[in-house]
Amino acid sequence: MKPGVLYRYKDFLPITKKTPLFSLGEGDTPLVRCSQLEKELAVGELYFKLEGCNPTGSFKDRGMVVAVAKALEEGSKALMCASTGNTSASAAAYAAGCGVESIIIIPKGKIALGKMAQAIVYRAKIVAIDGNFDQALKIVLALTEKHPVTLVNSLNPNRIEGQKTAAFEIIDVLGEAPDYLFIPVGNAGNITAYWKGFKEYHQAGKSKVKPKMMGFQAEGAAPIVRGHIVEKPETVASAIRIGNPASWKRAEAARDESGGIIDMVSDDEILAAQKMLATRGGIFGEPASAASLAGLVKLRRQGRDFSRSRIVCIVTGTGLKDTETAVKGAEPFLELPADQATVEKALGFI
Ligand code: AN7
Repeated sequence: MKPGVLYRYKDFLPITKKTPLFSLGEGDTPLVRCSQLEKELAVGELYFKLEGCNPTGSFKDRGMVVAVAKALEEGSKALMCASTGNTSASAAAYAAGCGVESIIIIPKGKIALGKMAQAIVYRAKIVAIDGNFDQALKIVLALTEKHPVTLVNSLNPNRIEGQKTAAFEIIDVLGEAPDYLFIPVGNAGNITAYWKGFKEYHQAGKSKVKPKMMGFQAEGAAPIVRGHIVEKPETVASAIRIGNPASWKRAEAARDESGGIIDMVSDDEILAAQKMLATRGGIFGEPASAASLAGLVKLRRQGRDFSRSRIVCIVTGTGLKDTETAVKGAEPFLELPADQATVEKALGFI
């Protein structure tokens, strides 16, 4: 079978005879079991889904390939999105790959450098605004309404359609849905998409159970947890620095229908989880994507028992996108002359 979400899950996607099928290699990401963290956190079975293995390094590619295929089908010549960095990287890549234009509106100075580099390399038309993601999205919604440009934020239903395939993959690999799905929440499109995917596969008889959806926002950007819009969202996890999520209501529905929760984790907890994931799992996720594990750690600390549970944590984006944050506050390392004896001694071999 050809690679990619469009080919693999055609029957579950809004594809017609006229939809162009193509792929940059998105989807089919690894589901990795981590025995060290399983023991440490006393979890029955603990898996990480490595969405950073997608072509632009985040889960956004799953939804983007469907959104762009449908845009091409409709004859669109340009895509537009607001972004905290990953959506814009993905939109820029798929636009370039399909020979259409991408226009991205981003919060100035609040995008991780790797994501900026992606938008630049793929030649997106970039507008950095003096404002946050929520303001950027408002502008994008108005402009895509007014001009012949396709909106590729997750308010475009084709984005959600593509992203739900990650839930399918989990069931295809495990043979059943997990008991719990831990996932970061920003604009709340992804938790919406996973829940849709789990429900559809359940309905199709591919699973007997549905997972509890466990969403985690960053403390400084936790509108759903607090129950009101956050005007000035702040968090080290720049990807989820969002104060007024577009899919707010649908995220609440996923939480309530599944019997899950939407909670928040502090920046310190996020960075500690990012380190934990790297040093015990060998997995380098970007800060936002560590909110899943941070949430699990928080619930374990509160005494919640997962010893007989099967848990999947979504690692939504690769750590290589945001190396600035990763190396900040890193422990010092040895810097020595190029001399064997000196190196040997410093390493404690002699
Ligand atoms: C790594 O790129 O909103 O709850 O504009 O990049 O579906 O928004 C990114 C979000 C989690 C949150 N992890 O997902 C954007 C953007 C990573 C992300 C989220 C994002 P949603």
